[in-house]
Order: sequence, then C-alpha cells, then structure tokens
Amino acid sequence: MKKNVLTRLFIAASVIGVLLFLMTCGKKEAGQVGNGDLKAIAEQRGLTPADLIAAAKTYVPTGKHDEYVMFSSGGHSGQVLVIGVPSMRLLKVLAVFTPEPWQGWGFSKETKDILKASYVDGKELTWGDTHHPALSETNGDYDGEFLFVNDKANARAAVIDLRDFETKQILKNPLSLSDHGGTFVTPNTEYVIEGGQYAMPWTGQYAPISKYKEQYRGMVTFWKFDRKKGRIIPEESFALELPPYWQDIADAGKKVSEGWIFMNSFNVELSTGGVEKGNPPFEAGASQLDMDYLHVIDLKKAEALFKAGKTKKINGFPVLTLDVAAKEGVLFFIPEPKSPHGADVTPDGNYIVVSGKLDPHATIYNFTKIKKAIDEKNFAGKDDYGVPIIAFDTAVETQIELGLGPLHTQFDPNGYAYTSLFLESAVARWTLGGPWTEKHGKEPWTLVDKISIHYNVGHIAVAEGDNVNPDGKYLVSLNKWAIDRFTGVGPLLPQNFQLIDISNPNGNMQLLYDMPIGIGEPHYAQIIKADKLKSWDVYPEIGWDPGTQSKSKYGIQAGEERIVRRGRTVEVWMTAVRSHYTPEHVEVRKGDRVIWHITNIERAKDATHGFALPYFNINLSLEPGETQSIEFVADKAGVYPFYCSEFCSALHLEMAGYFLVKP
Ligand code: K7E
Ligand code: CUA
Repeated sequence: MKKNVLTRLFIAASVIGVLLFLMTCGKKEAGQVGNGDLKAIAEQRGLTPADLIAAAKTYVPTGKHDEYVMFSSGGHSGQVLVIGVPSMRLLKVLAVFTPEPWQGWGFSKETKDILKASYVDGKELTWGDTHHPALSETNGDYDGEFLFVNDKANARAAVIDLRDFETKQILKNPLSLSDHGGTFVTPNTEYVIEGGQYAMPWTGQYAPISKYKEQYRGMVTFWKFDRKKGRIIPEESFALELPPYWQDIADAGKKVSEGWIFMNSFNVELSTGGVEKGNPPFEAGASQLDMDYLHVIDLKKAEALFKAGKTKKINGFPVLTLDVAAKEGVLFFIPEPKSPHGADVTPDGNYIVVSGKLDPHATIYNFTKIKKAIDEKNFAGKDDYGVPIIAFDTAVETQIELGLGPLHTQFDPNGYAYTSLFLESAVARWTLGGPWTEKHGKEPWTLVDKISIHYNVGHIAVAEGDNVNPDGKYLVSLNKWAIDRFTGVGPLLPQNFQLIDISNPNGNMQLLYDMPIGIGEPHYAQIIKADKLKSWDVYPEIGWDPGTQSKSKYGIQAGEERIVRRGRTVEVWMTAVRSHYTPEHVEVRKGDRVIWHITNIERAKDATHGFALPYFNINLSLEPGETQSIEFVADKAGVYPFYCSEFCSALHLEMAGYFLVKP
C-alpha cells in the first residue's frame, strides 16, 4: 500500500516535470501547438499529468502505424479481433466460425464450404465461442505466418492464413463436442493442440450419467500442421484418450521441455452434478479435493506410437487409448492445487506456472525434476485409470503467494512474470528464478508489484509474452467486467481491455488506456511485433481463390466474361472493375440453377468491390484479384437489382446490374 502511494507520487512528480518542460522550454513549439494550448486543454478536460503521459504513450498519429498487432479472440462472435498496440485501434474483425457479411464470409460457395465442413453431422452452426488464438511459431518464436483458434462451444479448430488474414480451414473435432485446451502450438508448429473440457462419451454415443467413470472421457487432439500447404492434415493427426477429469488450458513445452505438453484439469472428483436431485452442484462437487492433476504428456512418444499403428480408430479417428498411454509412458499426473487455471511454460522452458483459482498461490513446477522422476520411475502411485502420479514435492520448485484468484501468466525479457488476479482485479508482477534472476540480479520468485485493473481480469497478453523471446513493453489486461468504465449501453456491458505499460523494469506498471470490446467475451490474445506480419497488398494474380491460395479455375480476365446455359443450369463468368460489372444483365428462367463466378480484375491496393443480390441473401467481398462463386436456384420470378456494396469510386452507385428471372 505504502509503496503504491510513494510510487504514484514519484510518477506524478516526474510527469509534472515533463509537463513543465513542455510548457516552459520553447513555449510556442511545445505547449502551444496547432490550434490549442496543451495546458488549457488539459485543464478544460480535467486531465491529470499522468493522463497526458498515458495519451502521449498510446497516441498514434494519422498515417503512422502501431508497433504491435494483437490477435484477440472475439468470444461469442466466433471471430478474431485484430487490434493495433499501443493505439488500441480495431484494425479488423476476422470471420472464422460465424458468417460475416462485410467479408462475404459464409455467402460465397467457397467460404460456405469451409464452414459446412465443420458442422456436426451437417447441422448448421451460426456461432462460435472462440477462446485461444495461437500464432504459428518457428523455434518457439512467433513467425507471423498463420493463426489458429478454437471454438469451445462445438470443439472446432480453425486455420487462418496471415497473408490475406482469411480463414482457410475449420475442423470439427471427431471425438468431442467440447474443447478448451486449444489452440496452442508446438515450437515449430508441427502440431496444433486441441484439448477437451467437459468430459462426455465420444461424440454421437450415449451413456447415462451413472456410467460417468466408465464411459465418459476427456481427450487431447494433436492436429498435424503442414506449413507448406497451410493446412492441418487430419490423416496425420491423432488424439489421446484422457480420464473424465475436466481438462483445461494447455501449453507446449519449449527449449528443454520441447516435445512435452502440459495441461491442467479440474474435477478429478468425477463429480457429475445434479443439484436438483440433492447432489452437490458442480461448483462444489468439483472442488472437494485439495488437488487436481496437472497432465504431463510425452508428445514425441505419443507420435511414435501413433506412427507405429498403436492407436485405435474411434469415430474414424486414431486415438491412443488410456491403457496404452499409461503403459507406454506417454501420460503422467502431478497434483496441483484445486481448481487450477492457466498452465504457462516459462521462456526458458524449464518451469510450468499453474495458478489456483481458489488458491492465492502460483505453483511453479520444474521440468528437470519432472523428467528425472519419469526417467527414474519415481512415482507415488497411480490414479484409477492406471496413470502414474508424480508426487507434488518431487516436481514442484516453489509456490508464490500472489493474491486472490490467480489465473494466467505471461513473461517479459527482464525476468518478470505477470499473473492475472481475477478476484483481486489486479495484475501481479513477480520475478522468475533460475538463470533469469541470476542474469538480472534480482531476488528469485518474489512478488514485486501489483496494478489494479477494472475489473476481474481473465487472460493477460504481454507483447510476444508467451514465446521464447518475450518483448515485454506492453501488457493488455483482458477484463471480464467493465462496471463503471464506459457510458451506459444497457445492462449488457462491453468487456474492457486495459493497456498497461510494463516497459520500466525498475519502476511500476502504468495503466494507459481502456478499450471497450462489444462483441463477446474475448478470452485470450497474443501480441506480435507488427513487422513480422507480411500480409499481401492485393492477391498475387487476377482470378485468385483464397480458399486454395492459388489461381481459381473460375478466374477470368477482362474480355472472357460469358453466360453459358447447360440444360437447367446457367453458369455466369463476370468481372468487376471500377465502376461496372460485365455483364450487367443476367437473365435466367425460374427454376434454373445459377452458378455465378465473379472476378475482381483490379490491381490497385484497397480497390475492393462488393456484390449484393437481394432476396437470395448474398453479399460478397471481392478484394483486388479475387474470384468468388455463388450458387443458388432462381426459385422466384422477378427482377433483382444487384449492386456493388463497397464504396469503390465516384460512380460506385452506378456499379449495378439486373438479374432477371423469367416466369
Ligand atoms: Cu477464459 Cu483461457 Cu477460455 Cu482463462 S479461459 S479467463
Ligand atoms: Cu465497386 Cu462500389
């Protein structure tokens, strides 16, 4: 407390110093610029010196770009948010699991097909619950090539190509309808990890809740990623059967622990709820015991067993069953304080930080100790499913009391770790042990600072803060509650992203900015250095199919436009360029099947055209060079004006045509 007051005074004093500097030295140039006087504006708007410093640290002038880009889950929207840091400007909303009209996502045939492939038994899904975006990595560092994200609601995993920031693939998990431990990647993106959450019988099977222990199961799926193809290869992917403990967040080992996966769990009690029958509700039933199990998985061994054909096909998907995993030394458990959340591997790969939602400590496990116990078969018994248990004291390095409700941890280059404190509405900064503290001459495993946030932080994201080379500088606190931070917008409030300056290793953290998120509950985000992203300005060639990232066979050049009838099918090849479509009239007969390909033949950056067709529920976004198709039955006679839905030029309103359906 005392320390906080002192540091605040210190900050205020130094800020006033800066302001005095601004106001006195070179009065006209600094204090009085453009058509305003800084001091007068600050007074008028009630801004403190600290506010002005925060503004100066976040403001990005027009035409200048942000230093970092944050990829945040879009929560219930089923999308991903792209946000500039430190300006906290929303750059884009990437359509993933949910149809998105502006991008034509889920309206063209190509994008409909990607969504359809992820439906459960063909049943349409129109939302997603995105939790954990994961950037692709090379040697444990973000490489800016791909992004992955999971949908907790239906256990799906998506691949986004960061050359055009579009979703390329969505996979339905074949085993479960529930995931949470995903997506996370291995240090060279060999595998995309998708762990389950709520145990259930394998998808499509029924088992009464009384058979929970025998027939309900958890799982973790290892999706094999092919970087060249930019796709997950389901045929080279496999899963691991897990006991019906509710598996939670996972992380891939790195450096010394590369090849290992760490995943926590809750409900080792095997509580099955049923409060209406007089049973303890889940919240109590799943918190009876003092310990749950940290899952430690030898991925290399699991992969070898899969390749050796030791898996069993379940729902057509290869699964390494529990008995094989336990017998062959693929899976190990270590007790962790009850109801844990977060399993974060330190940048050096040697420690795994697990927080206890109901425990004020972060527990730090030492991978070297875990590995030694496994090598020496130093086990403290087995669980009911035959999985070897490593004793808590054998594996733990230390525990640090951080505050109330610790959840997730990230790192910086100065040897600090940062942990969100949900119940306390704060972020804690503490020192790592080992070589980190030796290098920086600090007291190891010590809480050094805390900053209040508003309110109830879930995940935090530090710039490059979960890879092997954290950048630090900025931390974004992804807060669940906003309460009084914004103008009232009804009882459903936006969530609050708070930008925090963590750049001074010897000073305090400083709150810089609030960004409301009005699109769902974003859980996790990753922040990458902007210059690592190599996005395309326009598609490489005219007639490009983003679905395959290659030339579409339906792409055409100017002059190749045509309408061809084959029986009851009419196929249209159309071009779009400022400011007309060719052809402008398309006439069919009622009942015809219409297949319509449109190519934007522009080469100028940002020269996007739309294609809106009433009644048939179609809107496309055609970026320069792109070809997209639509397919529908002209089931109603009439005249349908179509138009360009992107304001592309002075004569944009004239970019239109008539679709005529003869009775
Ligand atoms: Cu919200 Cu990572 Cu899904 Cu924690 S999770 S907060
Ligand atoms: Cu093309 Cu407006």
